[in-house]
Amino acid sequence: MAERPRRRIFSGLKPTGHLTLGNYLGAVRRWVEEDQYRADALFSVVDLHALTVEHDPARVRRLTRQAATLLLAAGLDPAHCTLFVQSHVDEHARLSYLMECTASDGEMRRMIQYKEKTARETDHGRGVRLSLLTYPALMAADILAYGTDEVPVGEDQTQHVELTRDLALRFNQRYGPVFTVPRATRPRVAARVMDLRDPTSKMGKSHAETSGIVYLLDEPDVVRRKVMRATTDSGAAGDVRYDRESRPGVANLLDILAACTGGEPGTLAAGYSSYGALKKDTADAVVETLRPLRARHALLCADPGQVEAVLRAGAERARELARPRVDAAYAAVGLLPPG
Ligand code: AQP
Repeated sequence: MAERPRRRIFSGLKPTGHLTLGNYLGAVRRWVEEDQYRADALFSVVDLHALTVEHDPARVRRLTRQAATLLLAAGLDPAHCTLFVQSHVDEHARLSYLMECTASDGEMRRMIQYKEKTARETDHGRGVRLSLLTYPALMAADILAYGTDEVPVGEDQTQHVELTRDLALRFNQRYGPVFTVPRATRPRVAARVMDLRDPTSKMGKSHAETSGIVYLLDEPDVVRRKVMRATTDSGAAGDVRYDRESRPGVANLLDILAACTGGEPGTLAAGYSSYGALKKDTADAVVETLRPLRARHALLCADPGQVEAVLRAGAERARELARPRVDAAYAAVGLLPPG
């Protein structure tokens, strides 16, 4: 394969719910503000991953379109990056099988998300799909198909990227140097935005209890209400300190405020003598951060053909990039190339 002049970046998000402030601060904002300009960047709505849990087909379709529209509204620019839907590029599923043949059952079962989601599915009386176990193999394929150097993700995905590194190294050792070994990058602050009502658990878009989750398309007054009702920690109401262990609720608000205003959570804490003032400023900062995105989203919704055209062109480029490497992987493991 020819040498590439620029570093390659790949990242994605799954259409399992409406995008949240966690998705934005943990991942999307960096894609928009930095990654698309400094590297050859590919971003994907990874819809196959949404099938690993019970889902409504029409909703997945709707959320896939909405996620792509929101990514463009957030500022992904097709002149600077490639945006596509995972299932439009067959190479992901093709390579996923080889990753399953590279990974062990034990390392898949060790994944924290597998354990958490298995518990969630079982609690809801639903069966656990085999794809929930093998999901990290597909994620590894998503990343490795493009010769990715960097994977900008929130903290919760670090373990999966580590596994991807292990699989790339193992594959290369067994069959020859086919894959680039990628590394995860994380944001300076807000790598793990917590649920506002339960600051010990991650703000996740597929969670059933929504009062502690800020969605990117929430109306400003809804955002304000959610932030003002955030759980703060017991202790003197005037004692605003940045301590993720003993004050997770306040620390979460400070992380969000810092991410939205560009400050440091610890330094910002010193400027507050009440939880109420901290909540008010955090709510204002979130509303202002999301305002332009919401406005652009409304414009794009009026022109769905534009989003479809971006996705079509994105899938075409992604296919061209992925195919040679996936073909090389197929050949390397001993599969006879078609004549
Ligand atoms: N709370 C978060 N804080 C920081 N980053 C986050 N990300 C997700 N939640 C947070 C990052 O956003 C990118 C896309 O996320 P995803 O679609 O893989 O996962 P999700 O939004 O967490 O969706 P689910 O369906 O609710 O998944 P689970 O149940 O697994 O949490 C990733 O870079 C992610 O790190």
